[in-house]
Amino acid sequence: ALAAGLPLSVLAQQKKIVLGFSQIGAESEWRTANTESIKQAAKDAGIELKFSDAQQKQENQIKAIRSFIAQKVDVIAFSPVVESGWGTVLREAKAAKIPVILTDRAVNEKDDSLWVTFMGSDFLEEGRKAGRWLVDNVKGGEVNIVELQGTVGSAPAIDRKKGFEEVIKGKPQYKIVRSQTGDFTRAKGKEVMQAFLKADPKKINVLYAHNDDMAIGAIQAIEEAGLKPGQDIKIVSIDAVKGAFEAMMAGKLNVSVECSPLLGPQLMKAVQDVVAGKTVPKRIVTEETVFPMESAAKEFPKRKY
Ligand code: GYE
Repeated sequence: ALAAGLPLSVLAQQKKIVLGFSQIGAESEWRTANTESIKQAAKDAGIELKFSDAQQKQENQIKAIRSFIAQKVDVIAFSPVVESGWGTVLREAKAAKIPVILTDRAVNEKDDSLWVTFMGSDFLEEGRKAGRWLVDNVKGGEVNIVELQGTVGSAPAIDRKKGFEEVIKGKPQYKIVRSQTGDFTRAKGKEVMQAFLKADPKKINVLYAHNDDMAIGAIQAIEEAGLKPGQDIKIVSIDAVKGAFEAMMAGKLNVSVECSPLLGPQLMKAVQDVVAGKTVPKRIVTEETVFPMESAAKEFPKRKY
């Protein structure tokens, strides 16, 4: 009641931190879990969250960030849909003295003073893990691989491709015979896989999908073509969402490399630290593992996304 009589420090503590968050969209199970994690963690931390969904369009993210700047939020966080084209809006945030936190995906700007920290997975390593599983488990003869890439120009699509190629390089029996984007969605994954199955006269031995949703879409296409996913075509994907575990338990998906979307709690911690003037590490890497089909039934009950 006696607000006027309170010392300034107490008043400052009473003021809720306002966080503006620009999300990519709702393209995958991963993304939905990520959004949930952020909303729940904001609530738990008592942080006021202004949440904006960009429907997978960079222009919408730039608009959202500009509106957060105009509203003078305390911190801006966002998951950049693609890597490039962020310099101008990041400089606007810096000029307005609003700290920016990158979550999940990186930007390819040289000036790293434009963000305080980047938290998320090592996509290059995820691609390598997918490649290592393949060379360790699918051997003998020619291995023709089709690849479903994520969103064109996005950090996970670029790095998951690179990491995987790094591992199969110098092993001529492993060949990527077709590679196309499925934009990280089930619908596109199915559509592109249908085209692969129709167009390719060569036998397809392996599907490498940059996320589980595209793999799940592709599984439908493979079954509709009269083939057995997981057997006739081995399938490697990334994320390890519940849908992937269900597919693994049904014997239709061979392995999923884990990529955790549960970034909410560490994001709120970083927001609080930044507002309190504490230094946060420039890079916070998510710890993750690999789940082969054989481990799915045992792991499934423990999965949180
Ligand atoms: O793998 C995919 C999502 O950026 C790590 O985006 C994320 C990726 C994730 O749509 O399912």
